[in-house]
Amino acid sequence: MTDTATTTTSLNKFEKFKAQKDGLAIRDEIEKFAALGWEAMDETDRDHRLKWVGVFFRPVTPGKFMMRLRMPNGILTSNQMRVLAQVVQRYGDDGCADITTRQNIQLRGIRIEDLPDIFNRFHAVGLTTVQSGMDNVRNITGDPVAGLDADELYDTRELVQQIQDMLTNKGEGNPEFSNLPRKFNIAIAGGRDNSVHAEINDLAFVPAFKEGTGDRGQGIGQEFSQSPIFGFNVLVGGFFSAKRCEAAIPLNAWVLPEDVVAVCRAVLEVFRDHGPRANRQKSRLMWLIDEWGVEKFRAEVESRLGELLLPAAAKDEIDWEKRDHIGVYKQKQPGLNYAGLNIPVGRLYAEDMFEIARLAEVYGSGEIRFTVEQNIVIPNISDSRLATFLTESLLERFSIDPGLLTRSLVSCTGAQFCNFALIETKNRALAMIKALEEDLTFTNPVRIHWTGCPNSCGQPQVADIGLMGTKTRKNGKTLEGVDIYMGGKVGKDAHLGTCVTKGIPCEDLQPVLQDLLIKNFGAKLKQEALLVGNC
Ligand code: SRM
Ligand code: SF4
Repeated sequence: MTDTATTTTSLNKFEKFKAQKDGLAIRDEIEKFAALGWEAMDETDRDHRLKWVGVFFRPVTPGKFMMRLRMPNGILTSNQMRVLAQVVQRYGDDGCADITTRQNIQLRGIRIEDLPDIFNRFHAVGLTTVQSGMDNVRNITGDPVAGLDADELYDTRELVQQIQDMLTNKGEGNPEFSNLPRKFNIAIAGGRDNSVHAEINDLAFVPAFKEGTGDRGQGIGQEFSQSPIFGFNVLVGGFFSAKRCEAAIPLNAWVLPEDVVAVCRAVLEVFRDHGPRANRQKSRLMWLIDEWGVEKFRAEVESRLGELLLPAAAKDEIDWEKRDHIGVYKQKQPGLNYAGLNIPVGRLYAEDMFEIARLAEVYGSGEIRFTVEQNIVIPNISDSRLATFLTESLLERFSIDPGLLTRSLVSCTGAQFCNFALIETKNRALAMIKALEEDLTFTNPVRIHWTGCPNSCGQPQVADIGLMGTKTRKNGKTLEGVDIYMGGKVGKDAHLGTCVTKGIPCEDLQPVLQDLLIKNFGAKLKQEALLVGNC
């Protein structure tokens, strides 16, 4: 158990209920809950422990649960997509799905009596929801064009799957890692553009070549003869929370791809056994690193590994601007293409999901991928089928060439389903972007991220313009408002944006954003652009 969690008096209420009954124990009680109904359930089981199997009680829509899947590297098959579509379809207007900011999917409208059947269906097609919420490792992100991109440095798919298998016992649940002090995020970048936002993860691996001096193959602590050798520099401690946001810092470690799983295990064991558990606002990995210093943390990871870590490579290979993958691109496989479709704010309905599955099967190889921008990629479309693919009516709504604000819009769940939300986000974000695109012309995409509260699930700190929900006062009334963040840089030299303006009422936001877009991002009023064009 942890240094700080040895006395029950210092335990917060979450630690207490975890000590009473492990969250994973809920796996064996699903049939019972289905028969009992949500109203009769023990509240801690319903509101908290169910999250260990990815089932989230929604106080905003009681009785209609959310289910969070795990999608290693954001990849699923058309068959799996159809199963997800069938699940939400049965709930009519209550059923829909959201692509998340971790390359993942969440289903809405779920009734507890259907859980046994849903889990059976998931099991049959290799889908799992296990350990996707609460004090577990979230969906592990990898490069969305892994294995497709001619310029990639490392195909992240297999590694991400191996880490998930280790953490979740191949999707069945693993009590070794089901009681962390807090949530934990892992990402692996495989390309040069940092498509996973490595810097905002508790543990991230970024491509880096190392010049070696000794023999290869004698373990993590050995130097190598060949040079340069591919591996990853390791970053630790990145996180967002309501009280504090930090970019990840270097662990001063470089690891071979084959050692990544062992390093993940070692870092998680250190966090599990020593991470602070008294105050949930101070329980993420960075708080332990603060307490110990990064050298002590690194030494403890080495001790768990049973080997020394090599120092970090002098530089990593993230030297591109971040790509959004919207559009059609040649793959490294001759004659094949991938198409990135913009899914406005990540929202999908059953008929969309069936249609995406069909397109992936008819034109591609049946594979579908998600990006952290809440969009999809359909890979393996042959040159000969591309023209017909582009005439498909779904592409009118899920465009490969959307407006320059629409294409980069990201939004968290917000007040429609999330009880933490201070504002409605997704619908408001769509309406705002439509209005701005009607009035302005742009030369470049501007990345606008909405998040409904300071928890920052919509990552406003990585955006060009980040909008964080708040309550604000105007004319003696409390209104929905936003704090505005700017300066988030992604890809090469990524760094976090900061709050520049507080408490703008949402009803007054459009002219404020218009002004920011004109002054900072080269947008022009359409009227003005026409006049210039006429000169
Ligand atoms: Fe999040 C809690 C939604 C990505 C930071 N997040 C929640 C809950 C579970 C709260 C709740 O029970 O209602 C939200 C569920 C709402 C719902 O019904 O959908 C929620 N988070 C989301 C998603 C769906 C936002 C989205 O629309 O894409 C994302 C799901 C990712 C996934 O597939 O697992 C999501 N959340 C994030 C991210 C972004 C990321 O990982 O890159 C962050 C910031 C990064 C980080 O965690 O360091 C994030 N979520 C939080 C926090 C603040 C954590 C903290 O340390 O304080 C909470 C609150 C908490 O954990 O206590 C939270
Ligand atoms: Fe909910 Fe807040 Fe996360 Fe948005 S940022 S999903 S409102 S917890």
